[in-house]
Amino acid sequence: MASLAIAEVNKLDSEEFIEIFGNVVENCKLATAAVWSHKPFQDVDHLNQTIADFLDALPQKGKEGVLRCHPDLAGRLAQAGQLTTESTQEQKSAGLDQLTQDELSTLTDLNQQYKVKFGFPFVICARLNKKAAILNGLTERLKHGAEEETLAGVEEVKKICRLRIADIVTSEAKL
Ligand code: 2AL
Repeated sequence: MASLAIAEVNKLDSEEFIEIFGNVVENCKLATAAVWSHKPFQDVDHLNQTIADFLDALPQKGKEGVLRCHPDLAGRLAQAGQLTTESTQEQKSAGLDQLTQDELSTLTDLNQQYKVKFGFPFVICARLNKKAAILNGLTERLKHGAEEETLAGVEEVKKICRLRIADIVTSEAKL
């Protein structure tokens, strides 16, 4: 539920900011802590762009690290009920909590192949995809090279982040 206006965001001290925005990039409080010093944000787009710039500026290994902070889709943590609140809702919205046994074993197998090939998990914005698109996307992206796939994963992290921020910050109509 979006409840904070950007003017209120700009008044938060760093601890409050990290408390509220600490998981907009999954399990990566560092991204949140780093962008706080860019206040004041003109609007929600400016906040989103600042996080995107932070992610883009990371070296290859840093980008891979951000991807590694993401849980597998319908993976071990999901099955143990140990995802973050945000991930739980996202994976549910894509129907990943309703997979048939066949779909689950296909996804588990593809996730594993992906991790073996690239050394980080397959990341996709679950709120913008249903299970069929996720399975197709994973099959296609397995064909990519590592650098291309790191960039594709980071673009998905930005989409996840934008939607998580939209749940927190009210976007004011531009006149
Ligand atoms: C996730 C997740 O937890 N939420 C989301 O949108 N994507 N994980 C992933 N590996 O793509």
